[in-house]
Amino acid sequence: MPEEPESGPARGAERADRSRHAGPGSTRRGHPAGRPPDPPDPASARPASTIDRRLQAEQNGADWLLAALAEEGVPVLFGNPGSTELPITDALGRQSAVRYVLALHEAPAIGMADGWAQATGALAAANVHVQPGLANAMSGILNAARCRVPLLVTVGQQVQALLPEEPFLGGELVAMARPIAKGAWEVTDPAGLAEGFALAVRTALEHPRGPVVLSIPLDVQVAPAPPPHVRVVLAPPPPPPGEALDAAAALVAAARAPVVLAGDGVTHAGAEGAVAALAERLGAPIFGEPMAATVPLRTDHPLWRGPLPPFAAEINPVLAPFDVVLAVGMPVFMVFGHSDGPALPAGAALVHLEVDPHEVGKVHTPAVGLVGDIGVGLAGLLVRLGPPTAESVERGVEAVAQAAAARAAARRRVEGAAGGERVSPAALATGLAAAIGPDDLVVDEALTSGRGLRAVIGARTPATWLAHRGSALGWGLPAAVGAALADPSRRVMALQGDGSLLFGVAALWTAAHEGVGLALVVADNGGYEILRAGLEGLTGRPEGRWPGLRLDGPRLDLQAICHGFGATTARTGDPAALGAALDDLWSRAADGPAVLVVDVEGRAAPVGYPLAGGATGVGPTP
Ligand SMILES: Cc1ncc(C[n+]2csc(CCOP(=O)(O)OP(=O)(O)O)c2C)c(N)n1
Ligand SMILES: [Mg+2]
Repeated sequence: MPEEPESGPARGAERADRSRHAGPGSTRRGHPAGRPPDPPDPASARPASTIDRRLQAEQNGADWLLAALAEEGVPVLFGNPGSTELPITDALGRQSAVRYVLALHEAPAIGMADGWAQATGALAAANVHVQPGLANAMSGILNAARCRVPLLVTVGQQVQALLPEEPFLGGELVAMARPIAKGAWEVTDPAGLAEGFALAVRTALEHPRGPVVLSIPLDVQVAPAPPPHVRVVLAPPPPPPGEALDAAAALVAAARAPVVLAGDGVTHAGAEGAVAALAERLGAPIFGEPMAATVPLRTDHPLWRGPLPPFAAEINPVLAPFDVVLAVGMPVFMVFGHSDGPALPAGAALVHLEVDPHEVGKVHTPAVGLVGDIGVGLAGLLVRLGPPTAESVERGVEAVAQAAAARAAARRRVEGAAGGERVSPAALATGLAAAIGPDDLVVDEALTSGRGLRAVIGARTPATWLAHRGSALGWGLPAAVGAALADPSRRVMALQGDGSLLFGVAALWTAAHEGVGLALVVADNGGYEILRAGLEGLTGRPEGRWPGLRLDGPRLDLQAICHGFGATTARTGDPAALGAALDDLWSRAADGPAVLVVDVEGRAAPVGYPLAGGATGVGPTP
């Protein structure tokens, strides 16, 4: 942050700015009608200190921050406060354009902001407490970075003059955030607040988007505010170079068997229609990227084949029939873990269209790399390809038939496994599929129990499907709360495992406090089944003396836990009762957070492979 001399702020202008955002046109959403108004500030009997007097100034840095957030169209600040953010808490009470939503831990605060941002496509903001708060927030920031979610995370910092003394609260923040956030800065001078905020917002919102961290020391929070923030103007990504588009179009046009791979970047670019049009023009099937955050287009598109599997050894045979692979808006590939051999078949030529230059050539060298705006790139390819050929039309007919057959087979596999006395993951998937409507938003962090749902659920769109991509558990329920807050008119269902739930369960309290209607299904299989399945993949053995995988002794009372956070709850383990229990869940969810715990039984298929050259140990077998 460049240090600039303090410029004398024009106070009158700032006051006018604040009232502009605090008027009846403010964008408050999802606020329960019956909540009592906040109590008035208690008058302090103490003589005013320097900081107190500054707090009473017409507008300080904290006031400015909130007005700037409002100017950027951010109506909600998620967070958990501490003493290094008290001027922000104080300022929140002086305005109404930005509503504070309290989270009981910073990871769910970031998860809620993430869900808000993914549901709206807009910037979301969270404020956390100095080093401890940022440390807790980092898992959420990691998830947001993986999903390219535009978040502004502000962090309070100690009065700078005190920092050399290494006080109880205060310390290095930027270095903590930098390796994971898209950007991180500290405002070291009050005059730099405006510049730092604009830089942070621009960095978060320009593609590829991502979370940024802005540390604001107490002395900057209470200093006189800079001139009002003017909404940042974003630069669109550059178009991919014309020569590269020429080369890519020539390669794709000459392909015998092209395939389109579409990732989250397609959604971020709003290019669902363009990617579908390109696949239709080529007569090519469309696969999604492994472990995507959403789906790249409506999943009832006749060319949609579903997501690629998460290991290179499994991707390779799927792509083997194709000679040209056109990957759009995704890394090629972000795999789950190690497996032998490359994901891309040796004979396949890769054309990679991606907004982030870092991704192009990172793993697989493309025959043609197209770095730039996804929508512009797709349009450029379509124009160059011209109308369909007899060959591409014939290919398309075949690709549609194959996609229909593959989807039907996947559906049959899940439905065929859904019988039995107990609720299997497959039975849960078919029950959920019947209960979830086409416009309901599903937020999936159910790991093994959520897997089959993709095969049996009706059409999903990017607006109705969010899945865990970030790797840090504790995202799902908070993200669902954030999405439900952003649009209280839609039904939202979060799917959690018993294990993953507990990383973010405190978000239920926020949902109850804010009066957010939300349905939560918890697949309770008594432990970390995916890790058992991973050990089976690693060792070849389905069982072992493996500690740390079972959540029993005592078995967790998930109903009691959720009830304690303010949700209504029910439980079932009976497949015949599942449909009625889900109906009941939706009706309870109209009034606040509602939970259905489902006892799920059944093992997941092995995940992963033995490590190359690694022994798997000679310990006792069960
Ligand atoms: C923050 C964090 N800690 C630990 C893990 C490792 N981890 C991955 S899956 C998992 C267990 C998930 O259990 P559950 O949600 O019950 O799903 P199940 O595997 O039983 O389907 C754990 C602990 C993680 N991904 N993130
Ligand atoms: Mg579990």
